[in-house]
Amino acid sequence: MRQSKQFFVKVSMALLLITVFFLFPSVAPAAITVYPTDVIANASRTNFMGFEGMAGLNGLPSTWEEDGIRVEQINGYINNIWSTYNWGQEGSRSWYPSGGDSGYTKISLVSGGEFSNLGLLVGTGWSGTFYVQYALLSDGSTVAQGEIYFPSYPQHLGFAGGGFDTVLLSASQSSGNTVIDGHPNALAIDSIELAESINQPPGTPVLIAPENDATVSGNSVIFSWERATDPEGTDVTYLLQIAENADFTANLSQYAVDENGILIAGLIFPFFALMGWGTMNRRKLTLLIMAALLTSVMIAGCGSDGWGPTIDTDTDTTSVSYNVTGLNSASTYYWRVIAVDEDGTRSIPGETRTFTTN
Ligand SMILES: [Ca+2]
Ligand SMILES: [Ca+2]
Repeated sequence: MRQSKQFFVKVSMALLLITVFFLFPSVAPAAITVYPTDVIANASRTNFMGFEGMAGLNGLPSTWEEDGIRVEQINGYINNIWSTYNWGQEGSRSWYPSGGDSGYTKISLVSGGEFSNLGLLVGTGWSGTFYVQYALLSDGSTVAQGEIYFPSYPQHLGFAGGGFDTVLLSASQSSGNTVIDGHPNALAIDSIELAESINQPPGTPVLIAPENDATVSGNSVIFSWERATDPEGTDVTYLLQIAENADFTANLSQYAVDENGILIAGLIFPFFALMGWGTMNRRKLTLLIMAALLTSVMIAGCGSDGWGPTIDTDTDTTSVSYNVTGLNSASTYYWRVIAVDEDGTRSIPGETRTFTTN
């Protein structure tokens, strides 16, 4: 008992040290990161362009300025921005080159300065999947460029890390394009947000099992993946998604589990459940958990032998496993895992794997 108590006190001290460390995280050197997720919390916005003030329906100018941000359509149809095309935008108006064009959209600051972090909503005039091409420039030189696939719209897109003063964007139906190559473009954008700092999402979970294209017997599968870390050091939970199509829209089942593979709905003591897990602020919940930890430290410190959690020193601390039951037989499923930080910011989804039950 004495040994386990000492061990528990050591673990408690380590937890406190880790907590102190997370209060003062180290700052990584800047680099541009592209996120197909909402990385700018609304509360962190320093500038916002929602296009809601654009008057009229069609025939708008090809430049719009709002809250220090400037948007221009380059090589597009002049004076032909359709602001009321409905694609799931923020509010009722957005920026959409009417009928598409062969140009691209340029975003810059009216001041001519550099962006720190920029996020926006993207969509297209096409139905279904689409690709967004981007190029980030600094003083006219390209500092980052690429192409991102989106399965549907609206979607979030974010550029973080600074070091760019211009964002060029276009959309296409098939892959293999660059922003400025003159391909048919039907990019719609809205809700441009700027922030000095962002809450970065956790790393992308790396899948372990089952292997891709596995055949499993029975209607129960143990899924496992490597733990992800959050750049800000907050606790990471995981969203295991299982569906019958690769876009995760057909019969989607989702399981939110913690780093120990415990279903979050069943994670906490009953009184937490009574307080409403679904609506509880994660920070508040963390405070409650820390209060419970501190209480256990105090109990251990008071020499109350025989109380405290059982610590299994054989526990694998680098991966997470979760057992899903009730799968249909002779069915093909797709699965992936998304890491979620304490602020609810989601990682880029991990690899999509498939398996078949027999
Ligand atoms: Ca809008
Ligand atoms: Ca984070």
